Amino acid sequence: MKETIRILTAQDLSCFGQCSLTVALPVLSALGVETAILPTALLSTHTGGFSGYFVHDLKEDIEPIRKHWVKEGLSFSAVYTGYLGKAEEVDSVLLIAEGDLNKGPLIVDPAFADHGKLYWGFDEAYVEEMRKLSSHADILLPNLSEAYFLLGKEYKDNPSKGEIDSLLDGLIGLGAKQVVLKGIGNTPEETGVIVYDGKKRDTYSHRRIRRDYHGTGDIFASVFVGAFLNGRSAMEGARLACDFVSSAIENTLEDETHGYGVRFEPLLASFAYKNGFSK
Ligand code: PXL
Repeated sequence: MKETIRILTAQDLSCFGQCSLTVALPVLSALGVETAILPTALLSTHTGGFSGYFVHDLKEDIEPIRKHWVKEGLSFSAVYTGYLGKAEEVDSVLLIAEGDLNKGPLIVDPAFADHGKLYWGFDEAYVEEMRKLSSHADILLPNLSEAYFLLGKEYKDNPSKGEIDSLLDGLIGLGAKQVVLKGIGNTPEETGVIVYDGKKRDTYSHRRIRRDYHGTGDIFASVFVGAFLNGRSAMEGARLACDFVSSAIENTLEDETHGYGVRFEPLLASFAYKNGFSK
């Protein structure tokens, strides 16, 4: 019998918009990973491309949930964090990730910026707390913007190889044990990821699709976490995550009305089967 892989993911619940928990749950389930959730905020939609969102912070609920889980003797094979919502949530999430509830790695997707800009509602205090969370990460999954913010450096769209090396070393210097840096393009036609553990640096490049959609970082992180927890290497997880996100974007391009997220759902079952995650 294959051992149960049961993880906890802490991120917001955006009711509409294909991001955070509403993509993490289907992706992780399809990859055979039982997933408990810690919703950190409730939003009517995500904060990209909509306006006037309803936002309800769930910070006060985290501690009673943690206490009950401890009383029940529950445990997880990993904790995976994404968009949290409030700087004040980081300590509560760390208490779970670093305590007896978590028997495995802490995987952190900073999920707070893109294209050199913070997402709506975030400020330097949030970045500072994400820096703290990132310093505890066994695996950190920043995009280029988040890497710059975490290191307090000015954002550059197309950094040189030397600048990328210094970002990677900077993130390891923060305390992350391994970094998967996303959105690194060598040419206008190519993009990719670098996996770095302070010694070994691996790159995976693929065709760049010139269209941005929300939630693709969350899908990347969820595929990565699912693959990694199934025993795949970080590089293999990153490659699978890139390929799945690319095909989900391609599957969305034909529908001009679908701008808020990507249509990953029809591709998920065959992706999981072809790559040996489901029977
Ligand atoms: O996909 C990242 C994300 C998650 N959750 C919320 C967001 C965003 C990005 O904008 O607004 C609520």
